[in-house]
Amino acid sequence: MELSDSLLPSEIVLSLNTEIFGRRDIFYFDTTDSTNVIAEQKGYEGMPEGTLVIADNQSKGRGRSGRYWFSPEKKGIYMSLILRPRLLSADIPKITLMTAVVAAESISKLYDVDIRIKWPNDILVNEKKIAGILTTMNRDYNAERFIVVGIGINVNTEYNEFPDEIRSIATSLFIETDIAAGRTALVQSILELFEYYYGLFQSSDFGPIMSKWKELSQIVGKNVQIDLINNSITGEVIDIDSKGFLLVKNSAGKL
Ligand code: BTX
Repeated sequence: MELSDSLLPSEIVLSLNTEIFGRRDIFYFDTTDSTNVIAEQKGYEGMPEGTLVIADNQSKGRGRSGRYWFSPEKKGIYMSLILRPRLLSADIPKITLMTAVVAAESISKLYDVDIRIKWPNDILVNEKKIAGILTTMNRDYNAERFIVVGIGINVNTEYNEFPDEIRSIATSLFIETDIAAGRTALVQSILELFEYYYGLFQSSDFGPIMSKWKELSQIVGKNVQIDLINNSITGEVIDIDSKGFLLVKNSAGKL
């Protein structure tokens, strides 16, 4: 069947193999400011886990710490999910690591690209950013905790379309493969893998997901520089701890 060039809910649910994610309400916008902002509103109103907010265009796509996410019309995937996890607060940051695994695997399942995760949530191809994840923790009108996880993926953006300041650090599936990719299939793949890993995370432990993350990040043993607000730390990455923190040893041997 010929799909439209929009991310229509009726097409996303066709042959979607999930029970929760994408199986609750799907709020589709041809354009909105930010799917995370909408999902935070919907979560506040009490919408259940699995609710999906998706847009073909974002006028104020958000990155972390007040940064922006360039979201050109019909060129990328801009989606946010509402979660109501049965997890300790200390485990919530791992949702971002898990989502990075989901996004990376969804892409590599469908496209022949060498995908890497850069701690904690950058998804890179050839050292350039192809996707990003933004997770926020919130309380609804009933004071119940909920999480919004936003995923942005550059799918068909062309090199010249990226704004000057990110052209050298950003890439898209189209740039990497020369193939104009179908966004709906990628959204379905994300929802299916999300449901699989989220179920695994909540029913057993984070171990298998952490192993996947390490495999995709190839960061252990690498020398890194971590820029903090007032200073930076350089050293060798020893491991990722059970909370999802990066363990770095500096030249003085201090962890
Ligand atoms: P981040 O803070 O890691 O990355 C933002 C930074 O990345 C920007 O400051 C800019 O330098 C660069 N950048 C901006 N847009 C792009 C792009 N399209 N591709 C590559 N690099 C870029 C990452 O934040 C989190 C992004 C989450 C985006 C999703 S989209 C759906 C949901 N809704 C929403 O508003 N945000 C999330």
